[in-house]
Amino acid sequence: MRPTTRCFIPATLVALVAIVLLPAAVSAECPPDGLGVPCTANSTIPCGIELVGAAGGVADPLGQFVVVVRDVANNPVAGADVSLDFGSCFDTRIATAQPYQGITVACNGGAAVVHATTDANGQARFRIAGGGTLTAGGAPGAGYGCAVVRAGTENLGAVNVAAPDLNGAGGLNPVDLALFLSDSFASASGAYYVGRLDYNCSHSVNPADFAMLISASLGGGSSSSAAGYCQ
Ligand SMILES: [Ca+2]
Repeated sequence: MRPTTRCFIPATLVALVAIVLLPAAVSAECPPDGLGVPCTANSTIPCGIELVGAAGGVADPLGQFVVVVRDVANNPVAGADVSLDFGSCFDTRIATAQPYQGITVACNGGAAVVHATTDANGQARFRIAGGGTLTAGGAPGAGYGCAVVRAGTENLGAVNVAAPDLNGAGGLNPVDLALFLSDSFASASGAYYVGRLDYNCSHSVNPADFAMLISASLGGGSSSSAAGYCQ
């Protein structure tokens, strides 16, 4: 009798064969129906955004950012509804009246969603009017990346939400600078982080953010806070 032998195929070889036999790769982040449909893997969103005030009815240019929507073939998707869902951003608030062109807001009982539409280049431009709810430093806050960006129903990812106008009142002024200091001192233990102070989206709060806040204040583009908020 010949001894029974078994053939062991290394798992790595099995994996390689499986990969070779699979059909042409379809990104898990691109809808399979393809052309003209927003694809997360090929679209771009900012790391973080800043909610801004206005001056003379003009939204502060410091708050400007662009979302670019592309499809599976990397073509720009025109006419796509780009939205930012602020439902988890409980320490900031969105203005009910948005001064920047093409921006609309649905308050949804405080869980605001802001919309804009992509142009022929697949670009949706935003300056979102809003501010913080801070009255004293050290208050609980949303973490890193509290807002969700979507193109239609496609989730493009999360963005951090910072608010130079930390109390959402009186415009961006020395009161907000003082609030930043007391709020950031609360992070001395290293265990405290709030996205509202992280203007450069570095996932930390440090003097670089304070320098940006001073610059924004001196710039004067957010000298007025919104007249009303969604929450
Ligand atoms: Ca203020």
